[in-house]
Amino acid sequence: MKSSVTACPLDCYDACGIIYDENKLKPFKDGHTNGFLCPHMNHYEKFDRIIKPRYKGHEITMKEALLKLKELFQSELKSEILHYRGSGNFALMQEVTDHFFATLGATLTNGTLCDGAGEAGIIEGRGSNKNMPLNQIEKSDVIIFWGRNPHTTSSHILPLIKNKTIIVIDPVKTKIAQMADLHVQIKPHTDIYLALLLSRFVHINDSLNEEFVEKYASEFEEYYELTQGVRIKATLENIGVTLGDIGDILEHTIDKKVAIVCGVGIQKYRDGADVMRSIDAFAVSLGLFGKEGCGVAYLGNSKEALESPFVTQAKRVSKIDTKFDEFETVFIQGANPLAQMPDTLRVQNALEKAANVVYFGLYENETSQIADLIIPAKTFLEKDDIRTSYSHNGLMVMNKQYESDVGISEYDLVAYLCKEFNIELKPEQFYLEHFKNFGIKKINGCFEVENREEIPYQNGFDTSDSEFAFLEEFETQQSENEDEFNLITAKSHTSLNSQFHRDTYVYINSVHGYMDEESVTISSDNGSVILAVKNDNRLRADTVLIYSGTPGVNNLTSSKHSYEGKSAVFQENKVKISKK
Ligand SMILES: Nc1nc2c(c(=O)[nH]1)N[C@H]1C(S)=C(S)[C@@H](COP(=O)(O)OP(=O)(O)OC[C@H]3O[C@@H](n4cnc5c(=O)[nH]c(N)nc54)[C@H](O)[C@@H]3O)O[C@H]1N2
Ligand SMILES: Nc1nc2c(c(=O)[nH]1)N[C@H]1C(S)=C(S)[C@@H](COP(=O)(O)OP(=O)(O)OC[C@H]3O[C@@H](n4cnc5c(=O)[nH]c(N)nc54)[C@H](O)[C@@H]3O)O[C@H]1N2
Ligand code: SF4
Ligand SMILES: [Mo]
Repeated sequence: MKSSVTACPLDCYDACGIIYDENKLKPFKDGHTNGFLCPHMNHYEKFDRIIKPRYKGHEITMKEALLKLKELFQSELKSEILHYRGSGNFALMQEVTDHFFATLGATLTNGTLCDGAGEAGIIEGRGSNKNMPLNQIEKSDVIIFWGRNPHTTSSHILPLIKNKTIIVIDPVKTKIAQMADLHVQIKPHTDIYLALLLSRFVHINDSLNEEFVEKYASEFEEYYELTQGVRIKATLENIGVTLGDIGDILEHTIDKKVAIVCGVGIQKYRDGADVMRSIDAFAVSLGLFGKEGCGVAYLGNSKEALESPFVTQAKRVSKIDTKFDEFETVFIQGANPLAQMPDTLRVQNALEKAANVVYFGLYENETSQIADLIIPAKTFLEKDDIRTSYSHNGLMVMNKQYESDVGISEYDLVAYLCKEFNIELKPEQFYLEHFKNFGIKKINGCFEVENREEIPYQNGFDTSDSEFAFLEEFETQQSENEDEFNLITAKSHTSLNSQFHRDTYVYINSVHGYMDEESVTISSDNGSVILAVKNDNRLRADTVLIYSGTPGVNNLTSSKHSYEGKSAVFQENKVKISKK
């Protein structure tokens, strides 16, 4: 019998369970999904998708499209084929394409547009990235949301945090900031100073968790010296934090069960790894690791404790400043690089020079517009898959709900190509079972990934000596020009990056005297974009906000890499605003 159970495929912390019932998407009642879905899934089947394959603007059949694909791959030097895969669908079978391209001898990508800088900081300090899962956050007394916007990006945490003390550190007065016991409206890209000062004041106040630090962080004294390099008064004034805020944070957190819940906001900078590591160090000074209801949550590694059944060893180039023009054929899957990669103008120039651009996706967007060959994908309701999450330990089986004539699944596309190119591929069911075998069934009937620690770091860190490795130096910020704004490119409530309803505004504090709907030019060293204004006093006067997915936002961003972690840095550039 067909199972009505599946899960949301989107790149989102929550990885909700879904029941497909009477042609409707309904949420799982139990577990982390808690009986509700978000706007993306509530309206999923209303979004127009690509129905027919196209070549050079003409509709063709799927058979012709596959033949064309085969011809392209036959005619190219294999190293001149690039496979660029994004995170439009987060499920595990998406990677079956890597298997084909890697075996063929094509080039794949490495690096990330997302969370890599923060993850690098975590690994440097702790020796691994083991995440504090949702059900541990539920057991805390105090939550610090540090550069995370839960109402928009991870709403299933909200039912778990009722009656807890909430502290928010965010340059924007987000919904969670409005509800919080304390909101520190910090200047963007200055979190490292706050984190250093917090560790310093924990020590000054004699509140250091001596027992923990002695055992697992014996270099704290050296770190304390580093924190003394921060001038207190001048720094606090500059970053928009008061001594009172620091006192309040400490009062709320010392000797409490504290979860520090971080998002990508803090690390969209070149030194993002150091920012994350300094926040971890504050948690270390309070002794927050290895205890129930305590810890630091970030984007965990969704593939932790899983092994890939696919061939993935390949020549790889960076996903951040990819030189598309060095390839003859670029195969783009589950991604919209022309909107979501940094430095759009560069991406556009480079993609235009590639002889053949193939787009394999669900929706029309900037990238489908310039592609030579367009292959529609199947939605998650039309194919079998399985997924994990970067915020909880669930393993969600995604059963196919119905047959459809539209599109082709990743597995079927690869099965065709593997056959044509004599590459070994196991049956689809083999791979699905492979992934499923990493799960164990819990009493409530849900699957969880086996061998993930519920409370990580109970016996110290995963560094060579089990001790936390503190930051030894940090970069001081450059001086800035008065007429420049910090740019924040946070996630929008109505889109999932560039999927669904994309925003089209620049948000700015009303002190600057712009009119709502007035067109302005926003420019950076990198490029410019014209957008309509929305006055928004949730923002600091020195900061503007353009949501991720807004057409043109990445004209402003540069394709520099983070110092550590091979990550894009979407908020490094300052911007100017002028009347159009
Ligand atoms: N609705 C929706 N949900 C999504 C997504 C989406 O596009 N839409 N995208 C998904 C993806 S791909 C990801 S990676 C996650 C990310 O989810 P989040 O981690 O929540 O990411 P952001 O919204 O980018 O940033 C979070 C917060 O960081 C703040 N921030 C920005 N700069 C700074 C700073 O310098 N310091 C501090 N302290 N805060 C700062 C922003 O104001 C914002 O409120 O969300 C996922 N979920
Ligand atoms: N300025 C700025 N830029 C950013 C960010 C930011 O915060 N600010 N965020 C960055 C982050 S965190 C991320 S993760 C990236 C995301 O960037 P991308 O990975 O490019 O993600 P999307 O924009 O969601 O585009 C995904 C595409 O996947 C396709 N798709 C969906 N489902 C399927 C499927 O089942 N199969 C196939 N084959 N295709 C499918 C859809 O057609 C969709 O257009 O963007 C990054 N870009
Ligand atoms: S909250 Fe996240 S996982 Fe849940 S339905 Fe929405 S996008 Fe999907
Ligand atoms: Mo992301």
